[in-house]
Amino acid sequence: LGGHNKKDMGAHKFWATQPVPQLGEGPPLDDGYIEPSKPREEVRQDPYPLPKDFEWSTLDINDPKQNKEVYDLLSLNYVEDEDASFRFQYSAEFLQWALKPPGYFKEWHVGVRVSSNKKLVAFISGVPITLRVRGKMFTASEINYLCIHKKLRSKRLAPVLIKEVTRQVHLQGIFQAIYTAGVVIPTPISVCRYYHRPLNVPKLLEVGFTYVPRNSTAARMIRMNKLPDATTLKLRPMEEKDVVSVADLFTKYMRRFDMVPVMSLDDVRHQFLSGQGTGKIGDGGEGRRVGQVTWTYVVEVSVMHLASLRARLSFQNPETHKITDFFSVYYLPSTIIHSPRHGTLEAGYLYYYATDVAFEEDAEDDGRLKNRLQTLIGDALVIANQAKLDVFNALTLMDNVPILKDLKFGVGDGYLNFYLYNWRTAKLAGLMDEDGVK
Ligand code: NHW
Repeated sequence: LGGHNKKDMGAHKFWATQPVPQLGEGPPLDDGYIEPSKPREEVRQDPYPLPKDFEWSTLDINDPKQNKEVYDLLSLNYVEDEDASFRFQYSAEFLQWALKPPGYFKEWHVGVRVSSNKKLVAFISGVPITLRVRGKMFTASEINYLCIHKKLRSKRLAPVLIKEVTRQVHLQGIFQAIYTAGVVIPTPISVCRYYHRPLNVPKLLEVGFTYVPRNSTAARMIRMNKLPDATTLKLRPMEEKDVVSVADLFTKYMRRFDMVPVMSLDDVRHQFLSGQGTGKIGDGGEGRRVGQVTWTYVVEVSVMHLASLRARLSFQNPETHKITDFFSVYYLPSTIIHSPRHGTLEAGYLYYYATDVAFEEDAEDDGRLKNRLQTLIGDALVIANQAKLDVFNALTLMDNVPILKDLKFGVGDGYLNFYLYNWRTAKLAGLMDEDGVK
């Protein structure tokens, strides 16, 4: 048996007991649950036991003090890159936004405290989400922010947190979940790679995020990555009046993909509008608003102008504006763990986007869709640059792969694995091949 990787030898003591496809299992005959749902009274009623000296604690994220406790735990103990140079630094506002979508359950914000001094030392969360996976739609929980204090690692506490959040989700009558992780556990349904578009080259070099390649120079890299001052498309920040149009465009565009969140109008308002912070852009210094976690920009076409004929012909109130494209970016800085000069890496992440060019006949085949997306996401880079972000990140999902190279994204060393709990489906193909390029 020499040469076999221990991890592959059935070493997943916890995951082997869970309703997830096991490693090496073949593709399922049909999509569906692994274990059936249970009536509420059959769900375990009491919390799982914790090691002595620890106690469960539901976090009230509306309480600024508890919000800050989660922020503090994550900012010192959450995900780091391979060499422990950078650590995600989700802001308190980001956590407010991410943990309180419409219909959230406070019971799904699960903490562990030290009994004696009540210090928060571990956390896991879920939020409700409606998913469509291939042809089937179901309600699930999206699990995220699993974090255990560095001093309590490798004590098998993670399985206890996972079981407890599972119990809380079951108590709400929900039996599926979606989650992502850098680590490989049983069993990814898809894997994506991170790509990075440098914005502030001197700082990225200084903090060791990127290096000057052998055949280049810092000056050349700066020149290569320079962005225009103005966007190509006529963009404006999304407003309340756009919610219906954006929702409609989003829903139609997402039909292109095999696994997507299904969003109500409230979800769209929350995901794309509620994270814009307060005040005018610039108030937070650095071209950002106070507490800003997302940017959503829309391209609006006046219907009068575009199809004045149609508008004039329909005698009732014609639609006066139509959203043809939108993109959304979220702001997630990372702590730079060892740098004498810079404390944080300011990063934007490409979130959802859509364009109605996708619905035009042959738009994909003749390259019109790619061109439009390249312009749209190219403009997202301009706006990220105006907001003084250092780097713009994207994954190899949705329609990203064909545009990343031309927009000067470089491949990163991080992977993101996608998982479903208690749901079987074949691997989601088409995101990437082994090199991360379609
Ligand atoms: S991924 C980010 C996870 N967090 C971090 O990486 C932060 C830094 N690391 C830590 O805090 C996004 C600890 O290392 C953690 C593990 C807490 C990660 N997912 O306690 P032990 C998410 O938040 C398994 C799932 O000794 P530890 C998604 C591991 O394979 N499982 O480890 C979260 C092993 O099991 P095995 C993970 O280092 C999704 C066991 O934990 C995992 O002290 C959660 C070892 O436990 C991960 N990221 O703590 C699942 N990392 O079977 C949700 C390790 O292999 C499932 N493990 O022996 C759905 C639930 C809801 C269902 C509803 C119907």
